[in-house]
Amino acid sequence: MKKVMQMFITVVIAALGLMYLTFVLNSQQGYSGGNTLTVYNWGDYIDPELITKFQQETGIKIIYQTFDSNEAMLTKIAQGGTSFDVAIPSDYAISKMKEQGLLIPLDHCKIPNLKYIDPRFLDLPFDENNEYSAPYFWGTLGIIYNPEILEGMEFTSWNDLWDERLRNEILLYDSAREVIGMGLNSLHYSLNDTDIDHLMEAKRKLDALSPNIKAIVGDEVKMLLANEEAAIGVVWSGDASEIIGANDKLDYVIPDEGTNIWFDNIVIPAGAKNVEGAHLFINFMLDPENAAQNTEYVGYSTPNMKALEYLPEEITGDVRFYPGSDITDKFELYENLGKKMTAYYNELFLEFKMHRK
Ligand code: N2P
Repeated sequence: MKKVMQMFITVVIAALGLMYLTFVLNSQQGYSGGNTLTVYNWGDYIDPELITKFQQETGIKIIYQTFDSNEAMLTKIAQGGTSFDVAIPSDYAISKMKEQGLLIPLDHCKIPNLKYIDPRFLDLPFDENNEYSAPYFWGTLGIIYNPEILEGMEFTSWNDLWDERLRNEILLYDSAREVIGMGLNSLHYSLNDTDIDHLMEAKRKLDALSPNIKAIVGDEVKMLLANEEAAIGVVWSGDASEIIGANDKLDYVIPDEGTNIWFDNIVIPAGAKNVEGAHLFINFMLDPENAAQNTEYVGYSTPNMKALEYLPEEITGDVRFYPGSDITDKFELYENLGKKMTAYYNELFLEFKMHRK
């Protein structure tokens, strides 16, 4: 009997040891679930102090990774090599992820701070009833320019970018939907056009813009414009607001033909190991004071009504970055174009980039 007892104790100790070892190894890789949270976000898109604050408040360690386009994010999540607990895609990418079964539904009872979100940003077509996503930031795409360097040139139309005086001046994002969309918009076509003739026409038009393009860039766009190393760029409104915050000579305009309105929302990707922690994180980011702090830091527009009360009028009263729905209703959301059409947009964009070289 004593022997059986000894054997039993040995087995229990070995099992506990094994469990502990698995736990330690997992947390070193960052996927233990219980005490870590793997967050996948755009670059420059959170106040790092909020990461520290969340870790202190919850005891959950954040493992943070970034992406620079929805397409890169989608590929990585679909491959499934790394499991993410939280990601922050844009509207059309959320619709794609839903379609591919890549999202876990949100438990709204665990996100009471959803009540602070302006209803204007809830229940949008890409995620009805916010079943899978909670609003993070929103904005537009427009033209930022330095009137001093460009000697009083004005920009009211996308077509103004083709002006010969802009040789080697324009910065563009390395992002297919934005660039092809701008070509389509300049021709008064929809940002979601799937007519091959229209798309070819937009591609030819973009090829003609090549001499005016200085570089195709990522987040460095902000530094280049703020430091006046470049005079003009096509940027997201939040980047524009940050650049203007650093150099108020610059201005941001939305061309008359219209533009894209986008919404970046927080989701929990399928395969998440810490769904509980993901809900805590979402609720934390939706807390009005945290959302206000994040807004001041990243410069993007918050959908959090209560957070607006903590922000200076200088920010919230600026219609370039907080246009009312009377204005934004005219703008277009990117739609999920399906696999084949998305591949076609990407191919056109790649050919456009090759053409420049
Ligand atoms: C932040 C990028 C924001 C993405 N660097 C706009 N959808």
